[in-house]
Amino acid sequence: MRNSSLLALLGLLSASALAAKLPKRGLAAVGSKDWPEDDAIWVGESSPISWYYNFYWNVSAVYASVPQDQVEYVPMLWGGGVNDTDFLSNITEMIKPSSGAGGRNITHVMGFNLPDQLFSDGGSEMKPADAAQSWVHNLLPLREKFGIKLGLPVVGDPRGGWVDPFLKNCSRLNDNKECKFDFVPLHAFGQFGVLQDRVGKFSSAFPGVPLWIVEYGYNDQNLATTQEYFNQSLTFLDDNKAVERYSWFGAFRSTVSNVGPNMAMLDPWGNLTDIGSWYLGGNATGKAAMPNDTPRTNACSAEHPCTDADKNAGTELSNGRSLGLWWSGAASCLLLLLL
Ligand SMILES: *[C@@H]1O[C@H](CO)[C@@H](O)[C@H](O)[C@H]1NC(C)=O
Ligand SMILES: *[C@@H]1O[C@H](CO)[C@@H](O)[C@H](O)[C@H]1NC(C)=O
Ligand SMILES: *[C@@H]1O[C@H](CO)[C@@H](O)[C@H](O)[C@H]1NC(C)=O
Ligand SMILES: *[C@@H]1O[C@H](CO)[C@@H](O)[C@H](O)[C@H]1NC(C)=O
Ligand SMILES: *[C@@H]1O[C@H](CO)[C@@H](O)[C@H](O)[C@H]1NC(C)=O
Ligand SMILES: *[C@@H]1O[C@H](CO)[C@@H](O)[C@H](O)[C@H]1NC(C)=O
Ligand SMILES: *[C@@H]1O[C@H](CO)[C@@H](O)[C@H](O)[C@H]1NC(C)=O
Ligand SMILES: CC(=O)N[C@H]1CO[C@H](CO)[C@@H](O)[C@@H]1O
Repeated sequence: MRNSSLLALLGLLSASALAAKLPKRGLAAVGSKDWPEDDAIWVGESSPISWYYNFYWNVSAVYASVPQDQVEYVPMLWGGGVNDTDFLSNITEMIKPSSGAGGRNITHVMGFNLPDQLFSDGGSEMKPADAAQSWVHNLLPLREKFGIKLGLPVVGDPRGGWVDPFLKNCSRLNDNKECKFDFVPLHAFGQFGVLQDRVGKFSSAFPGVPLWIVEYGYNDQNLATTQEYFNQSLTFLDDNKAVERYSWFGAFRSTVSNVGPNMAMLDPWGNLTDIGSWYLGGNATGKAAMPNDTPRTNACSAEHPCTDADKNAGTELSNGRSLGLWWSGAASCLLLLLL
């Protein structure tokens, strides 16, 4: 009797453990202007998604009521801030509202998205010296005052031409003290070997510092290849001790994807694809990203709604700058080919 109730209890515990959040698994929330209903899919109660970022300093409106301890919001200083402290003020206000209302318990913040790349390529185009100044104005105080963990700027090359001068400039502006960071976000687009290679390179460059793979996937492949990569990469990232978090790219419909339709987690009508459902801990839905591998140009119609790729709602930030999703991937791949 005692044994069977214990077993029942264990059964309940493991069932709730299965439905629990996966601490590594997150969301690169590009958001959908055209189909805002899509955004609710990712943070439902049974979703294992435990954190998200949106390339921006403020929560996505659609997730504003989601408590921080349910799905952690990670603000990002995408770029700029060289001569101001707006980001610092905004995050401080978010944590400790001047109204005295309950704040949001921000514990991680990411700095600069691809500062080593041009605006036209989707980067935030910052000189290491400028980025260092912005870091000291806006990010360092968050670490010192609130103990917030800071992510190194997202760059193509772990050390190379950008990070080292950035860190040197930064420490010079910080009374010659080292500018500390707590995790290293990176992108990885291309075949499985690219992911392994980038995780390997970044772990060697920053030993012991947790890695976050904040945009990744095998872009522009057929469905079978994409699904095989998806499974292989999840196993790899879940098992890899250097990897603290990851977010598959991406949370959008196949018809507006800039990385090929098959990486999309939603089909042309907003239903979860197999990959989308697997990422949320569900079973295959049998819904191909692009049914019958229909070429995307033929897939746009009243029955297969899609928007012009250039007008992809997800790639527009509220400040009007393009994220250059495709380019961030292409540039990383290109960089790897060149290295
Ligand atoms: C941040 O976003 C929330 C949710 O959309 C909004 O209510 C709030 O006004 C925004 N904060 C600022 C300072 O714009
Ligand atoms: C910051 O201010 C300096 C001095 O006024 C100016 O030269 C520089 O262009 C400014 N930098 C940015 C990125 O606005
Ligand atoms: C800070 O918040 C204001 C709105 O209150 C917004 O206009 C501005 O873009 C934000 N800037 C940064 C860098 O967070
Ligand atoms: C904020 O969140 C962190 C991490 O979950 C937790 O350790 C800490 O106690 C929280 N702080 C507050 C004030 O809730
Ligand atoms: C600071 O950054 C600039 C580029 O923005 C670079 O030319 C310079 O060498 C850096 N300084 C150090 C000490 O690395
Ligand atoms: C991927 O994993 C799912 C289970 O999560 C499985 O059903 C599917 O067959 C796998 N596909 C490939 C190509 O490995
Ligand atoms: C997945 O399918 C299995 C076998 O049909 C079923 O037992 C399980 O409940 C399903 N899981 C979800 C999350 O729907
Ligand atoms: C099976 C399934 O979920 N199908 C849905 C796909 O999306 C369309 C449009 O929202 C729905 O009408 C279907 O029910």
